[in-house]
Amino acid sequence: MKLILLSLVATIAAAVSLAAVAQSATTAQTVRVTEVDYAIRLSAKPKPGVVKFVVRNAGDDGHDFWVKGGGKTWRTRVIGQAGAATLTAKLKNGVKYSFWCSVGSHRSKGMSGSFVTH
Ligand SMILES: [Cu+2]
Repeated sequence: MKLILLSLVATIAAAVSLAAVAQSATTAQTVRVTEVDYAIRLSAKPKPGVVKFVVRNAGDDGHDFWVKGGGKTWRTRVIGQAGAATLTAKLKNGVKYSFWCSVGSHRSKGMSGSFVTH
């Protein structure tokens, strides 16, 4: 009887942890990033947690997308005209993140910005 009870507890614990995994997968925020010559627009302000940046190059030049903050840096490849790339980052709470394009002098031409998560 004790053995049955223990296996029941183990089964419930496994189900709960599976539910937690499913929950975190569905709570990822998608932020659309539009890059033009020479600006970067975000569709929403990124929140703490898993954020999927869907980056689209709507300009004529090649562009990449970098995000840095909380001791981490993420980047895409250089995306060609009309191309797209995705970047998944786990953002902390209450941290200032910077984003920019590293191609040529695009950053100083205006392809940069920042946000604070909360
Ligand atoms: Cu660029």
